[in-house]
Amino acid sequence: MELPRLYAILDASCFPEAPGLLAAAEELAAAGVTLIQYRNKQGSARQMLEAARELKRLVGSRVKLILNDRADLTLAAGFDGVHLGQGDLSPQAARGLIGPDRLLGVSTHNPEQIAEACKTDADYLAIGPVFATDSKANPDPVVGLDGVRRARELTRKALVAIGGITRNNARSVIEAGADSVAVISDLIRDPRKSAEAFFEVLR
Ligand code: TZP
Ligand code: MG
Repeated sequence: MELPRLYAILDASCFPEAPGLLAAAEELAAAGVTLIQYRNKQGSARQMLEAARELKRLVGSRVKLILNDRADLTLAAGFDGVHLGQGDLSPQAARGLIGPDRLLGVSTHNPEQIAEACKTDADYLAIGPVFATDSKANPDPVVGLDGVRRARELTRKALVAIGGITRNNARSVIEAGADSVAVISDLIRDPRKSAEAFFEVLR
């Protein structure tokens, strides 16, 4: 499975008004972003599904859409995949819900979790936080570029690096072995120009 170098995450908490999130999605798509995760840690299931459906209508033909946390809403919104944390459904249970064709991603934060996730049929593993981040509540300890290198040695699955990744350090993260960088905050201000800046350094 091949991932694009840039994996954009639109976090609802960064967009107080829902139209702002949709506008950002449109800008990212216009820049050529082909993989976007919708993340909403505060909203109700109803709000999440509504926003997910709007995203699907707006950019679903151009962008693969991944939903954070919720396999059930992934199906309801017609998204292309789900991203699971360690406290969400097991990969096996989520796979049972979403079927064989949708993407399944799993967050890992240390070698033990990587080894566990390797045994599942997850399509990709995420490793992080690579650097310090303000975008996640109670983040696990920073793993650094060494954590990315170690993850690369431990899995042949597609590897996404996440946490504190900016246009200034993204290249080093790819060089450490990640296939893709997942980014929240460094895409918020002027998403189109920001995504283009990432593409520039990730070429
Ligand atoms: N998981 C590990 S770090 C993180 C998540 C969701 C937040 C990444 O956001 P940012 O702003 O790119 O550091
Ligand atoms: Mg989760």
